[in-house]
This record gives sequence, C-alpha cells and structure tokens, in this order.
Amino acid sequence: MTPTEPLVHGAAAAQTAERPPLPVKMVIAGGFGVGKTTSVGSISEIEPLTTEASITEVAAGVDDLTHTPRKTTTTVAMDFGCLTIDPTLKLYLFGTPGQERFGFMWDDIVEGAVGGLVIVDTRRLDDCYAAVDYFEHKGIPFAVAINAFDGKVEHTLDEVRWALDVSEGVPLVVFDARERGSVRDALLVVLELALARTEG
Ligand SMILES: Nc1nc2c(ncn2[C@@H]2O[C@H](COP(=O)(O)OP(=O)(O)O)[C@@H](O)[C@H]2O)c(=O)[nH]1
Ligand SMILES: [Mg+2]
Repeated sequence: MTPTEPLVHGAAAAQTAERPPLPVKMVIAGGFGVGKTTSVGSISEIEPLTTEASITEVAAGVDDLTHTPRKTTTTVAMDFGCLTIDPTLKLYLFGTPGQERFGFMWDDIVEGAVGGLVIVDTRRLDDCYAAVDYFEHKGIPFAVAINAFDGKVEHTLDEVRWALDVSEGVPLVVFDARERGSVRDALLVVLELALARTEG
C-alpha cells in the first residue's frame, strides 16, 4: 500500500461517518400502565416528549388503576424519544396511547414504522390483545416484551404465547421498563426481526 492510498480511503471513510444515521421508526405499544412511557424515558437520548395528563375523575372511572395505584398521570396522545444504535442507524420511538378509545390515532402513529414492541403486564394479559391484533392485522413485525413488574412474571413464556395466540415467529422477551439496557435489548430484537424481514 502506498502512503496516498490510506488517505483516499480515510477521506471516503470520513464521508461515510459524516452521513447522518438512517432514521428508523419504531412503535411502542401495549395496554394502559404497562410501562410504555417508562420504557421510552429509560432509553431516550433526548428528553422524552410525552403528553401525560392527570388522570381526571372521569378517566379514573374509565381506566383501570387496580394494578397501577401509584399512577396519577396517563398518556393521552403519545410518547416520543430517540436512540442511536450505531453511527448508521437511529431509532425514533413512538409510544401509542394505551387506551382503546384513542385507537383512531394508531394508523397515523404506526405509519412508516419498521416494527413494534408490544409491552405486556402478565397480570393483565387482556390489555394487550388490541395491540397484538393490530400488528398482526397490519403485517408489521413485532415482538412481545413482558414487563416484569416487581421482578415477577405471573406466567411462563409458553403460557403467555398460548394466551396471546402469537406464532413462534413472534419473539417473546422478558424485560424491565426501568432498565436502559433491558429496553435496548428488547428494541434490538424488533430491529433484527424487521431487518430479517427486509432481507428475506
Ligand atoms: N415496579 C415496576 N413499576 C413499573 C415498571 N414499569 C413501569 N412501572 C410503573 O408503572 C406505572 C405505569 O407505567 P407507564 O410507563 O406510565 O405506563 P404506560 O401507560 O404504558 O405509559 C408507572 O407508575 C411506572 O413507574 C416496572 O418494570 N416495575
Ligand atoms: Mg404512558
């Protein structure tokens, strides 16, 4: 190799590095109080944008707070955050509103997303059916992430898979919404799934 060669390569390499990372949209879905806002907050490099509103007396009757007694706010629209995976790729995270009455917004939130993470609280499996159905119906790659509240998961993974009626192709992971590394691993599972889909 002559001394000039690395220079040329170096310049080309620098140009690649300067290229902004590819923006990739990912959706964080799941029922009310499963840990969507917590997940985006744990992982986001920017101050997460969240539209939490106080649970009003009216909503308090509508939204089930049995398992989230400390929850005094609720996301009425969505969460937004971002995470650089590597110099070539940056994830933009969009959290859906948990309540079904905001379902009319889902098509807009999911538009252009490569995949979704459906967060599940195993004490309230029913709450995530809507999200699972939605991604299946739309053919969007998704993984199911079980948020181990207080370190406990009430069912085995097989039981959860059976109850949710998701195919073997849908990855199931256990994670902790409060742990950055844990949320990152769950998102990477979705990313790999999405990439495999585009390559396949
Ligand atoms: N113990 C425990 N609490 C959690 C965990 N994830 C979320 N929470 C709490 O559960 C409540 C609901 O979480 P939140 O992220 O607001 O749910 P969202 O409605 O899906 O956005 C909040 O009070 C969180 O602090 C977890 O992994 N363990
Ligand atoms: Mg929320």
